[in-house]
This record gives sequence, structure tokens and C-alpha cells, in this order.
Amino acid sequence: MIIKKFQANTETDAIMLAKEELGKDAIVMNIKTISPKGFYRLFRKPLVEVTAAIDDNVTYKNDKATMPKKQSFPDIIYDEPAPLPQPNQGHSKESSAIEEKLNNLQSLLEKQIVEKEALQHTKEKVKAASKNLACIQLIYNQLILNEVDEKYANQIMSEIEGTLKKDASMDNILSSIYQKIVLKLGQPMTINLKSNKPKYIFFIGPTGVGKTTTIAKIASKFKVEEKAKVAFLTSDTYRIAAVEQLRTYANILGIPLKVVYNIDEMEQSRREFADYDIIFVDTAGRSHRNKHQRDDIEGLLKAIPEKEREIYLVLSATTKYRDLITITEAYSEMVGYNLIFTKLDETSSVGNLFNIRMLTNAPLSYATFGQDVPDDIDRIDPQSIAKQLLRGH
Ligand SMILES: Nc1nc2c(ncn2[C@@H]2O[C@H](COP(=O)(O)OP(=O)(O)O)[C@@H](O)[C@H]2O)c(=O)[nH]1
Ligand SMILES: [Mg+2]
Repeated sequence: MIIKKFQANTETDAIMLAKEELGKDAIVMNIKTISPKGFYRLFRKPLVEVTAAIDDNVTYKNDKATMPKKQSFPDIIYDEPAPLPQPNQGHSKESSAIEEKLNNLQSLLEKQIVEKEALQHTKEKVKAASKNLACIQLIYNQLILNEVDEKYANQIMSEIEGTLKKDASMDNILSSIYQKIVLKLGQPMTINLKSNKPKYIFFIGPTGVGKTTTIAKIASKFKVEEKAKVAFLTSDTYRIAAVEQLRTYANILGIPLKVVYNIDEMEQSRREFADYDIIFVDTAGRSHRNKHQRDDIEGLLKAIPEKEREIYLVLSATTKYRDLITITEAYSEMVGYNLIFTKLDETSSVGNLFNIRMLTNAPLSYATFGQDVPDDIDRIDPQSIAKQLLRGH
């Protein structure tokens, strides 16, 4: 028996090849599809392989082949496969050149596929990032509308951009920025009586911002709510009206008031009020441009040991940002003050409050929002400030 395999593009072609070679009596023993392997699969259709057999006794049509005569075993001849469609796998110079070209083509294609995928990935990232960017831009604009200094708004945005996931929602972004602002506003520092006493609380700042009114508000709370032993000192002797204003509050609240003209008198009153809990010191808030006057305040401050005193720089939220910067520069030698912002009822934007906090790094403390003593004052709430900064008008 002779068994041979024939390959062609179709089953019919393969059988035809078998019959042509082995004769019409050839028997088809097996038909299978051969899927091309490796890189060539890209260019080749699957082939059909027909295994055909013919009995020894039947005349073998192919006269080129020598018929083995007396053979006890079936003679299996694996012949050259049928001609293959181009390109063939031969090892001639020409075909290896083709193979090389194809290999090059393959790596080119593969490279392109990888690049395309990478590009797609980048496009998606860019898309997500630009969505984030639009959202960040919107919030940035809101901060600017609320008079946050561009410098600080940019700082927040760049800090936030690095921490955002690329698929962050508007809510995510907003809450990250909100949290960032709350953190930057920091923990407010207000007066507490638990530590050493007596405690001297100095109020410094420009004229007319509300120092005296704020002292009356805070003193009233300590006197009435905490039943503290409170005294007033004032060095604001430049205007009679200023002393009279504080005296009025002192009388209403039943709080002793002493006017101090110099350091000696300051030291004298220290002895006088030694058994008091808290002493509020009102200062002359004339021009902060006048260094001489600031030296007066510094002299008074030096009369009190650092750990017995606290300084509050009182600023009005209605003052122009530029002027606020100049004011804080003028008071920059007075280290360790906390910030009070007055007249929040007169402005819709709290940007300056944030800006000055960022500029001075001084802790925030109280905010006042009206002329009523003692009600119109509260501890600054960083969360409510952050909300106001992000809210539209
Ligand atoms: N609208 C408003 N006015 C205030 C506030 N605090 C103080 N004032 C007013 O600002 C003016 C100056 O206040 P004053 O305490 O004398 O300021 P000082 O010169 O710094 O001592 C007064 O008319 C106060 O009633 C506030 O929070 N809101
Ligand atoms: Mg005053």
C-alpha cells in the first residue's frame, strides 16, 4: 500500500491532486485542515491536507516514482507537499529574503499596535485629566472671585492636582480642595484661662478696626460666662474719646480700668492686678506707619513676661488686601500674635482672611460680625470660612 499526503487550498483541490497522482482508485483516508503557525498565519489561509492511499496492486499513476515490488510493510511515503501559495517556506535565498521582509513587517505592525494602545491610553488619561482640569479651573475661578490671592489659589491647585485620582469626580475634587483650605486655615487659637494667670491680652492694630469693641465683647464673655476676674488697661491716651469708650464698657461690666502712660505704670499695674485672671490691654491704634508709636506698644509688651501674655492683631475684613499686607509688615517685629478679623458683616468675601493667614502664618482666632456687644463675636470656624471661599455669591 502506498500512502501519500496532499495539501491544497481546498479539500476538492487536495483530492484532485491525490487522484491525479495515485489514480482514480486512490482512497481518501483522512482529511484535515492545517492552520498555519507562527507569523505566517497573518498571510496564509489554512490548508487542507488529504491523506490518500492506493493498493500496491493498482497501477501507480505517477511514473516518476519507482514502485517497490515485494514489500511486506506498507510503504509510507511522505512526499513533498503540494505547491503552496506564495510565499512558500523554502530556504532559497529569495524566500529567506521574503521571510526577513515579513519579519520586519511583523515587528513594524506589532510596534504600531503597541503604540496605538499606548496612544489610546494617553488619550484617555488626557481626557480624564482635562475633565479634572476644567473642574479645578472652575473652583480656582471661584476662589479668585472671593479675593483669594492668585498665588495662594495656585498653590492649593497644584498641591491638589498631584493627589487627585485621574477619574476623580467633581465632588472628590471639591472636597479635596475644601479639606486643603481647612487645613491651611489651621486650628484657631483663642484665649483660655486654664494655663498660668494672670494673663495679659494685648490688642494691637490700626485705628477704627474695632479693637475696643472686640475687647468689650470678649471681656464680657469671660466676666459673665466664666465668672473670671477681669481688668482693663489702656495705653490709648491719644484720644479722650478712646479712654471714655472703654470706661463706659468697664462701668457696664463692673470691670476696673487703669490708664497706663508708660512702662513704669505698666509694671505698677502688674502688681495691682496680680490676683486677676485676665487683663485686657487696649492700645493706641494710630498709624501703623509711625514706628515711634509701635515702639510704645513694644515697650508695654516687654513689661510682661512672654508666657504671661498673648497678642492679638486686630484687622478689618473690609480693608484692602494691599493695605492689609502693609499693616502686617508694620507689625512683623511683634512675633507670636494671633489674628482677629472684624466687620465680616460688611463684606461678602473672606479671601483676605485666608490671604493674611497664609502671609503671616499667624493662627486665626476670633471673627466679629457686628457692633453688638457682646453678641457679635465668635471663634473663627475654618470649615465655614472654607465653605464661603468655595461658594458663589
Ligand atoms: N459693622 C461692624 N462694625 C464694627 C465691628 N466691630 C467694631 N465695629 C465698629 O467700628 C467702629 C470702631 O470700633 P472701635 O472698637 O472703636 O475700634 P478701635 O479704634 O480699633 O478701638 C465702631 O463704630 C464699632 O462699633 C464689626 O464687627 N462690624
Ligand atoms: Mg479703640
